[in-house]
Amino acid sequence: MRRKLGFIMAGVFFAVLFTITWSPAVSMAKPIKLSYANFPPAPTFPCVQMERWKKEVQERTNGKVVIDTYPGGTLLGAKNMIDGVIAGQADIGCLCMAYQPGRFVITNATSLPLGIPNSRTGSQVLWDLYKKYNPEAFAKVKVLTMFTTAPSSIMSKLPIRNLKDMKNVDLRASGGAAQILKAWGANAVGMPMPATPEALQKGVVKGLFSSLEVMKDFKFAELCRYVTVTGAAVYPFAVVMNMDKWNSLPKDVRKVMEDLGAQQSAWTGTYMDNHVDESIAWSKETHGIEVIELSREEKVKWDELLEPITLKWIKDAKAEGLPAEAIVDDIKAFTKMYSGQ
Ligand code: 3IO
Repeated sequence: MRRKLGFIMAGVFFAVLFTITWSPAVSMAKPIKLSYANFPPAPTFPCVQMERWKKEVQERTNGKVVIDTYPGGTLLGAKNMIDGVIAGQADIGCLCMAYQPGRFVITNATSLPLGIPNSRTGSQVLWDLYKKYNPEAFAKVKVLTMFTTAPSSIMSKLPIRNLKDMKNVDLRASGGAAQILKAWGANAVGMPMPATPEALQKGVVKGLFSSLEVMKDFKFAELCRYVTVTGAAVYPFAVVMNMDKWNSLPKDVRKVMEDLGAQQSAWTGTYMDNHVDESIAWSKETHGIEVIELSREEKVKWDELLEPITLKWIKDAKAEGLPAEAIVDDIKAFTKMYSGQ
């Protein structure tokens, strides 16, 4: 009898030991490692949001997940980001969708001149638009979050006060923003943001069209002493994960990341809006830049020139079989809702 009990006890002991050793909850001595690639330098907003997401995930999973971040295009660059993630060169990647306008037609509609007033609103509108239309362009990845920049303005070496000043000036922009510059008569030169400092330095372009936090983060205020406030287009971004990697993650980890989708979008928008204000103040104080506001009459002319852009987008998107009018109407309605207009 004694001996039998001994055997049972030993059996239970080994069964428990086996369970503890192999259960995913306890074998967390070895964390899940994920690589996260980003294309611009570490101090810029796409990387600031990346570090925030990393911290949140690590904390909310109690260290079960560890994320290694690769800013500055050290793992994947601006134009091969999503394909690199699909191929598994990085587990996670942050991309600017404007650099591939034909590939992300639905989400890039947020860069049309539809009056998104700030990054917080733009980010929430974009996330809802993605959730509603679930675009085919993301079929091969898991989308973790999306956000937009604040509306773009012109930063230039020479002052731009009216449409005449814009004529044939070489200004850098990408995607939908490039079409807007062309409508105003400028010569849009397309290139990703990380290529812009050199292009400005060498004089290949005389300025750029983007959100104004870059005046500080890329030190563009040193070269561009003038800002013309246009508030016309946001640039949409996405953070995507390799699908096999996503499917390999435990349920509780996936839940943490799912919950973060909308939160990260709103957080990034708020960070961006505050940082634009800081950047303008810094640029005035440190480099004495001039901020040019268009007169009312001038602004009417600039806005009128943009009207054909949305109409053309609707025509082209329809030709691709997309519910183009509904997408534009949704962007307007979501913008109203989030901006409280
Ligand atoms: C951007 C891209 C990388 C780092 C900072 C940035 N601020 C605004 C953008 C938007 C963009 O990609 C662009 O091309 O203007």
